[in-house]
Amino acid sequence: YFVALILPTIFASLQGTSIRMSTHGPREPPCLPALPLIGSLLSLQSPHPPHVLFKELQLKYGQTYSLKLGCHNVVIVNQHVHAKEVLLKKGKTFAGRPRTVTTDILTRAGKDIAFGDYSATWRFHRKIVHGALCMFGEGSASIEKIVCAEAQSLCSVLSEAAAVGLALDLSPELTRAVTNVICSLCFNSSYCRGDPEFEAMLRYSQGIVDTVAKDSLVDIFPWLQIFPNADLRLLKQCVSIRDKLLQKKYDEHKADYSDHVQRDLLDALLRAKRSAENNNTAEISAESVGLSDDHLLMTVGDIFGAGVETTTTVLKWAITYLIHYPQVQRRIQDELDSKVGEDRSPKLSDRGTLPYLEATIREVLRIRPVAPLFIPHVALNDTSIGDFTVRKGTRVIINLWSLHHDEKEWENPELFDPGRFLESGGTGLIIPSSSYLPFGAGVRVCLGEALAKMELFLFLSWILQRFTLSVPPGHALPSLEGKFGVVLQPAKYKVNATPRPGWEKHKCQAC
Ligand code: PLO
Repeated sequence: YFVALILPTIFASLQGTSIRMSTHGPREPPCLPALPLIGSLLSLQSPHPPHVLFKELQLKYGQTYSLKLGCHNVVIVNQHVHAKEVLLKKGKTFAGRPRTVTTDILTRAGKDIAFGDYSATWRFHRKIVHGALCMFGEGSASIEKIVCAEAQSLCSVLSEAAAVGLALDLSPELTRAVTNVICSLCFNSSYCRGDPEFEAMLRYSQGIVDTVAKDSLVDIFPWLQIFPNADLRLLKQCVSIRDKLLQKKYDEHKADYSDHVQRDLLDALLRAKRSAENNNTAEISAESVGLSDDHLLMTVGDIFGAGVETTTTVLKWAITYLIHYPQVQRRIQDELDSKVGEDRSPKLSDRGTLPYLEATIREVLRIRPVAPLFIPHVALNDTSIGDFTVRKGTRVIINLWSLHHDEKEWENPELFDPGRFLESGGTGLIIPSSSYLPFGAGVRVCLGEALAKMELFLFLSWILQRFTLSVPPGHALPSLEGKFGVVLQPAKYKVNATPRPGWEKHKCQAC
């Protein structure tokens, strides 16, 4: 008994893995060494960001393995078959979300869609938001008009800077353009350059990105809250500024709400709330479906926050890669010159004729996914992933970084090569591997995918039709590393936007 069962276990523990030896019956994923209280923290010390470390740990523990964060069991999934089992095949079983200290502060204890746990309320909210976003969805003229107006204004700023030979940090300009699109959708409003409310939003949003949901120590050990913590203080400050802004928009909307016009997402949410309130007889009262003021505010806060930070981040990565790969930039410009010309601006209907730009956007989303670890899922019942058993309450982290950099699925995954998304020799678009999930999948798939793709296409095509982007002479190329957080952001740097021939003398039409 000792030799057959205990000895191998001791041996495995000594090697750092506690692999269950039972050949029959269920098997748990291989586990990183774990100590009482602190869990596997010692094995997670690394100079690399978590997504890179989790990819490396596959070599030792296999593609799917587990670890302990404090007292929580966490399974890390690094390959697409298991990822799809979690997100699609067993999507509902894995649709839960963990509650953590930082996300509870951001979302008033999970009263939103992204971080809120799976429930009837959650499904109901998602349905309303989905409906409201579809209203402005693909093919809709209104959204195209809004994005093009913002692209116009963005290009004017670039022209002004170019005219005086100024290199710009594009981040605030891109953020303003993207913010105004989502602001129109959520609140039917927009910001001009230098608007103090917009400047405040830039600051609080960065503060939130820097501190929320990064599995920081206080999320692993909630009792650490009793000690002074600079990050937590910053998060609370930023959330309180955000909440004031949201409350103001909410009060304004309530004041001039009408059942007959639906101007934006907030109106759609208000209408759903009112109709539930008036529907006293039905079992779906406003409270029972969770249409409280808190829920409405947190939901609109999610869409607004996600709409700004994700799309801005992808645009910044796209520009960073275009600067590193001027030949890719030139090829997009050639495509624009021959398919759109210089007498008019790109439109959504050009999307089908600009496959190389589309392929470039796909490659940017592959090589630098916005959320390399997504948001953790939680198993709502005892279940399994592949041959491994997974107990109810286990957190599951899908390492999208591993899926998008899997050497078995992608040739030379570190290389930026939009051509991999084109048919060989041809111009048809393809998805060459099933190990590609930039927007997630299943019950929690990104709600903004169509909107994001429209924005990325229009902003990039407008910019590249008019300008060539580069770093100022003598400056180093921007870093491709990225700062890990709830979104993976590129570092700041200055860009020269040089007007292309024929676009030097276009007059500025600032907002
Ligand atoms: C970004 C900062 C905002 O101030 C608040 C916010 C709301 C929704 C979050 C978003 C942040 C980051 C990106 C998230 C999004 C919900 C879905 C999206 C996490 C924190 C992703 C990539 O999953």
